[in-house]
Amino acid sequence: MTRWLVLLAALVAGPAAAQGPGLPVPPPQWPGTDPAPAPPGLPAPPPQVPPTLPPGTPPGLPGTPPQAPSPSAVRVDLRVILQGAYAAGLGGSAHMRTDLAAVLPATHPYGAAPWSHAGAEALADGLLERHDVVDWLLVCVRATAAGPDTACRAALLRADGSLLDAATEQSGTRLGGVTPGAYFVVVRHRNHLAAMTAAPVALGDALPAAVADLTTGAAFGTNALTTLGGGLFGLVAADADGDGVVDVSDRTTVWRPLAGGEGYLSGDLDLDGRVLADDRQRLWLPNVGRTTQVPDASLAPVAADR
Ligand SMILES: [Ca+2]
Ligand SMILES: [Ca+2]
Repeated sequence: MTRWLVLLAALVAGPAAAQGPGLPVPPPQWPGTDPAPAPPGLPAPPPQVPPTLPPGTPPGLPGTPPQAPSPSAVRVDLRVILQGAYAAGLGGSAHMRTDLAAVLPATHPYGAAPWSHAGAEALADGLLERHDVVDWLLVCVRATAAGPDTACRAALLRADGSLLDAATEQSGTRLGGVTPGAYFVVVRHRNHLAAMTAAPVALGDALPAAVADLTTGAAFGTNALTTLGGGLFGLVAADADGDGVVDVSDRTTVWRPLAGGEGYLSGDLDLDGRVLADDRQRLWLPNVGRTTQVPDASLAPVAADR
């Protein structure tokens, strides 16, 4: 009787007990090659699917899975000179003065109309001590010349005309949510006329970033840039209100009320930190009548009282 009770208890306790202590438990055998079902109470494992490429991924990257958490992005670097900040003979590779570094805002200045850029780009701590920065730019890419912009990002213009990402301090900047491909590159500055590359530029997400060069005179449209001498071209200064045209309103509504002021001011057309008569005479006056050649460059409604 006792022997039967022991055997019955072993059967109730399962195979491990039946085999006695110290013996390994063989793994359960599942028929075929299907994965084992999840134990009771545990969620089933997710199905294994092959990686998929995002739409528009260029050839040459077969089998590359999406990069989480940024599934697609493009990098772009620039060669751009602002007419206002340009100065010859600065030495080294510098083309522009960096007087505004002393008063540069820690966050980009393009949040308000007409740019209405929603990004939160901000200076990395101590960045201005490590780089020669001229000013903030707003760099945009668009798939067609007529627009609209696919994405924009505020970044820093360096004295040599190249671009610097304010957060990573890498050359160029990275625009998220953009599938690698060919894009027109639009460069905007708060008191210069926007300009765009004459043709699309092939942009990817690798370093070094592709360069959009607007210093050679090649740009979209007619007379989009101004000559600086020495074979260099730059963005046209004196669109102080950023509406895409250099006209009397830039003088009367922006420069004049700010005249005599110091700091980071849109009426400071030569970017030396002061709003003076030479901003008006040397940069606004000769540029009156110039218009950006970027289609749909400005979203600013023209006020009736201008
Ligand atoms: Ca204007
Ligand atoms: Ca000035």
